[in-house]
Amino acid sequence: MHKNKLNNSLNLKLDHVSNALKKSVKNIDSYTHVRGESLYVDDVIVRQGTFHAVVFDSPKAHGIIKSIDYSKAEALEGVERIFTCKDIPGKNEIGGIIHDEPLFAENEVHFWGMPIALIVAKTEFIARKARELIQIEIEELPVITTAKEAKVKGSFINAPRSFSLGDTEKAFSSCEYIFEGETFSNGQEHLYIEAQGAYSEPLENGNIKITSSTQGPTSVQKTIANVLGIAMHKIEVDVTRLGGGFGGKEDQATPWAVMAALATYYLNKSVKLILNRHDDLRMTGKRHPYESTYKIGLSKDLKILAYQVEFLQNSGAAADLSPAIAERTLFHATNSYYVPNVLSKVLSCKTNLPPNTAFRGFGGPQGMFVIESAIAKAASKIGVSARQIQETNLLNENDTFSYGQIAKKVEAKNTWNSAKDIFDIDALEDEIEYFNKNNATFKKGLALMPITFGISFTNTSMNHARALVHIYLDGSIGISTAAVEMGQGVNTKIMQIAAQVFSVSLDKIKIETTNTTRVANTSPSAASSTADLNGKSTLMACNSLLERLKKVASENLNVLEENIKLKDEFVYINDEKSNLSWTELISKAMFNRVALTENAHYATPEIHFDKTKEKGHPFAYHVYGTAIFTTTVDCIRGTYEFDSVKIVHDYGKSMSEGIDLGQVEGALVQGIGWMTMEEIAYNSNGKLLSNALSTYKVPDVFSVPKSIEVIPVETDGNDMAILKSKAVGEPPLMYGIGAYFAIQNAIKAFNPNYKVKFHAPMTPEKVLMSLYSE
Ligand code: LUZ
Ligand code: MOS
Repeated sequence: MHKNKLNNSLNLKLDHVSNALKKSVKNIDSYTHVRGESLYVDDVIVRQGTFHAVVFDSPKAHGIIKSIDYSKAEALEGVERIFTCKDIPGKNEIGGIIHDEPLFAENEVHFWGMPIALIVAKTEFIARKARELIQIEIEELPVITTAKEAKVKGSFINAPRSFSLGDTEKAFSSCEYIFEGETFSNGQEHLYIEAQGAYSEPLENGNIKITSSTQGPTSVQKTIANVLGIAMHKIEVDVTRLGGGFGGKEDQATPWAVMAALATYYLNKSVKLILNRHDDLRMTGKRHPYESTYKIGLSKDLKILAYQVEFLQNSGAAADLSPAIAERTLFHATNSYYVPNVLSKVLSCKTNLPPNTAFRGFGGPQGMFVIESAIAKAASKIGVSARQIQETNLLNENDTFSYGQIAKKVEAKNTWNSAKDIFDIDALEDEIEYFNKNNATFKKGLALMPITFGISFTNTSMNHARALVHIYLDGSIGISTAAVEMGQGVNTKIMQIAAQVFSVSLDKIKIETTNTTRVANTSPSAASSTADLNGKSTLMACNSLLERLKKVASENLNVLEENIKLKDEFVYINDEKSNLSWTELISKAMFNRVALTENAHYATPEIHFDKTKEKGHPFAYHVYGTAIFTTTVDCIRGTYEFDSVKIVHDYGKSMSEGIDLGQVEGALVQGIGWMTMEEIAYNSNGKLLSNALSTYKVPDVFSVPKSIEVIPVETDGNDMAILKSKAVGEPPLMYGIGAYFAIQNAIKAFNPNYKVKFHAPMTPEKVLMSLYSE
């Protein structure tokens, strides 16, 4: 009964195989998600006697710790032990790129929410109560909260980076128009539904197993080994799935896992540490706020001849992934445009905020917002529409990016022109003009937003993955990879790949948890590359097994291997069904002692980058697209709605249309939230004010666009993408930037004196003030 229902709900029946494999396959997690049966860290059935932990964190953003009195907390009934930096047997260091971040503060605190100690108790309730009993004295030091202040004070994470193409100085001298300006884009809270957390269990011989809600199981393993001063093989990290990551668990899932492991190391007991929402919001970093200045030069016919930009990244109190994020800002500084002369520079500014971190787009969106602002400003000064400048400068085949990569298989103009045609841009503009003429208190605005996003970790050495595929003797299949399922549907895609190679139904395949003992030394699930990297290695492993199985079939049926095909769980000879079924074929292979396990390694070919020259070919390919936004602003209230977002998106040849559409819609709305309503606020003492969902507004069902249409662009696809199905996780977030400019255009229709400030997010408060600004 139960089994039948499951199969129906997942569309797994054999006669649906080809359909399921290609286009309309459902996320394999949908059934357990809807029934509340999916397992997250907090659902792990804990061992008897498990302890619960709570983090004691700094109540000041910067200062010297004068004294801490744990005695009352330690005396509380049910408190087992409190761990501090003094208890660390290895290194008190969790920084991935730069070693500048302690697990627990030593003498100084650098941000409000910085972990100082771990309270371990019989229950979480007791641990929280104990936390209130800790007394700390801090001698306060000056607090820096903005990137600009940090720059003035010379407070940086590392040396600046700079990309250059052509000769900007010379180019500016021949420009008809030159404009300069400043922009600000704020941070963004990840707001994964599942907060950060880990569960740690002692195994024999001092080995430890961690269940972690992490995008990067290997980072967790490596960091625990470092902090405990033990070998990596003693640590096993297991990930079932995440309730969202969005980059917030690429690096910042690690400290909680390390703390739980530290307690297990000493107590030889299992320990559970799950942050509540308040603790998570306060202690973790977010998308980086950026303050930027630019200078843009155009010719008389609106060609952008030169672009100079300086990005100030608010990195927070430690490096975390900031240097890599800063680098990606430079990679995307010119978005979808060809600019022959570029000089871009980024400074990672050290402030007293929680270390800011990866967030969907990874610095790309911050870079793209600046050039879109520069274009909007130039357009309004020259008296043309931004659309004209955008269109005039779109990338062409063989154009050079500022970092030296030559653009190939460019879909910038294709998506742009398709969007204009399919959605009849002229009619849309006429409608808006007519509406604005006939409405005094409501105004509509329109904006186009082209996107170009590079696919690969910008750090070339991270672009690899492995897959371990077992065919069990009953013909069922188990697959392990480095891919972490976080709602993006990667497990479904990997299943589809194996199902396609072997031509078996999806219910023959199981995707195992992500576990460091089965697939080791992995890159995090990030950079939109998880399905490409892990999918390609799965494809390789499955293809090797297929070759073996064909040989077995050929020997058994006495036909040439090349005439053999697997189809719908049978062996076919020259397209004719034989009597040999998939299951029998596997039995025969077993009987002939053929290996039914394969491990394959994939490393993205062709990519390279030379940091000494800041030139190379860092991306396997680019993803393109164009969005058209229309918005209606209520000019009495300052509120706005998005009437429609119309997108032509470059999926390549999507292997899972439903999943990919879900990624586009989700990223779009997340991008709109970043640009229009999500307002992170710290006070000048570095205290997070937007520290709850009552003070931090994220898009909800009422604020999503009234209509979202996404049309795939017609293209040949790209062989570097898994089954020609392009990476889809991050690129569509940047469509959200269009929301900002659509609102600006509506405000201009109401208030001709309005001068755009290029200060995001464009909250209703800011809209209201802009409507009536002089
Ligand atoms: N993470 C990372 C990323 O470590 N390197 C990257 O290039 C990247 N890009 C996007 C998102 N996460
Ligand atoms: Mo990343 S922003 O974890 O893909």
